[in-house]
Formats: sequence, C-alpha cells, structure tokens
Amino acid sequence: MKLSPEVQDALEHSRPVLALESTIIAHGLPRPQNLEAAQRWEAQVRAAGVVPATVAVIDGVPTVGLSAAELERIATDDIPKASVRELPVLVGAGRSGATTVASTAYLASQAGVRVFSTGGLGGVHRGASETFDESADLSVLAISPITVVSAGVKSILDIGATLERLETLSIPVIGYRTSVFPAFWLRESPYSLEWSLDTPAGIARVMAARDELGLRAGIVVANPVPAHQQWDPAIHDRLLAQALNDADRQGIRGNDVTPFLLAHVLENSEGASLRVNLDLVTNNVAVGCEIATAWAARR
Ligand code: PSU
Ligand code: MN
Repeated sequence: MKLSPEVQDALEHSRPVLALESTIIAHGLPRPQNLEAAQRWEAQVRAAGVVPATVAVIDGVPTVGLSAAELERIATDDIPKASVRELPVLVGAGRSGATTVASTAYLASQAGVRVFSTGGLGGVHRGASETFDESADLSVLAISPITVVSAGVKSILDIGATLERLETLSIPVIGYRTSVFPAFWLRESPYSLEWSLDTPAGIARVMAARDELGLRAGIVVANPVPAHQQWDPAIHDRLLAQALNDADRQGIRGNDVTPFLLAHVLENSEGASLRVNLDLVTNNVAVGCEIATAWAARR
C-alpha cells in the first residue's frame, strides 16, 4: 500500500485525515463535473485544516492519498469499479480500480485513517430476497474500524432491509443532528433512528468507546442534506415510481436495474438530482472534517 507523503506525515503526527472514495468520481458522477467536484472536495478538506486521502488502486498499488495527476486519471480514464473482492485481482494483475465505500473503508482503515466521507452507502437492493443483491459495503464495514459519514442510502434500494442488515452486522448507525435515517436526495426516509448525536466530539467519544470495547465494526454517521437543499419530495416520488415501472415493463433485471434506475432519475430530473448529490457530499465532507479534527484532538 502507498500513502501520499502528506497523509503519512499527518498520521505520524496524529493530525486529522479524511478518506474519500473514488467510485463516486469514476462512476457516480457525470463528466466533467466529476473531476471538478473531486478537486473541490479535496480543497474543502484542506481549507478545514484536514489532509484529504482519496483512495484508489493505481497500476496495482492500493493508494491512500492520490496525487493531482492520479485524481485526474480516475476522473477521465475508464477505470473499473473496485470493491474489496477486486482488490487482490487488481493488485496481482497490476491494474487500476476506483474504490467503493467497501474498499475505501478497508484500505483507509488499514492505513490508520479513521474517518471517511462519501455520498450514499451501498445497501440491500429491492428484491434482494430473490436476487441476493446486497452491497459488500455492509459486510466490509462490519470489519473495518472507520467512521463513514453518508446521507443514508438511495431510495432505489430497500432502506428498511439495509437498516436491518446494519443491525445484524452490529454496525452502529448514528443520526447527526437527526433521529430519522436520511434517504440520500431527501432529508428523511420513513425509518427513525435510535441514536442521534449533535457534536463531532460526541462522535469521537463513541469511536474511542468502540476501540476500548475491542470492537472492529465501522460506525455509520447519517447526515441528512439540509432542508433547503433536498430534492422536492413530490417530484422525487413521482420519478422513482416511473423509473421502477419502466424497469419492470422493459424487463430490466439483476445488476442492470440500478444503473437503469439511476440513469432514468438523472435524465428526467433536469439537473436537480445531480445538484443535490453534489451538495450532500459537500455537507458530508464538512462534517467528516469536523469529526476527523475532534478525533485527532483526543490523541
Ligand atoms: N450510492 C450512491 N452513489 C454511488 C455509490 C453508492 O448513491 O456512487 C457507489 C459507492 O461507491 C458504493 C457503491 O460503495 O456504489 C456500491 O456498489 P455495489 O452496490 O455494487 O456494492
Ligand atoms: Mn450488487
């Protein structure tokens, strides 16, 4: 594994570091907004006095903290999506990969980075009781000691089943200044949370307690998009219903369902879903920086 010099230096001196994933850059956002956003988020992290550690596999080397040129490659080359099971294959074959929440959490926590901001977690897909389609994000977070700040999961997934799996896997889910689990583009899903905390120092105390208890699981911090930035719930509900309906009528199945639904939403939302997506990551980066700073202050 390679750490950038600034990440290495910050970890050695217990200064704050924030991990960022690269699948969102390579596959989650359209070009050229993806590179602009990735650069903007890194600048935002630095402006908060935190060292950014964007993670990817570069020519077979798991890399925590990309150079400017490597970040540009992730955003512009055709780099495959890499979850944890792809890691040994990519490393063995000397290939590159854009890391998901699972592989970013795994690599960053191995490097000693303890806080990670992203957009949405992967989760349990609708119809998973037949397809078994559940993101490895969940099972890998169960063994990766890192705190992930996300805006919940997209409503194209089965949110209730995702929360059940997080419970089974013993991954704490803490609402950040909310007691309702967010649904990515929307502030609220129909699911309430048992735990809510209001401060970065409070989250850092939970992280310390987890360590003292000898637990290995990550912690999910659910940070909803502010009310004024969320997508109009009525339009969201109508477009989602339409997309699910079209997928069903066109016989879209299996792994094709998610890209189909996402493309449908992106094409028909007149830029609103993309704007919310960018805003919610920016919010998660801001909260992630505060938690990373609170964590570093305890050391
Ligand atoms: N959710 C989003 N946008 C994304 C992803 C999830 O709203 O870009 C990406 C993340 O990288 C996440 C991955 O880790 O998709 C999950 O993919 P899968 O379901 O194949 O594990
Ligand atoms: Mn899957």
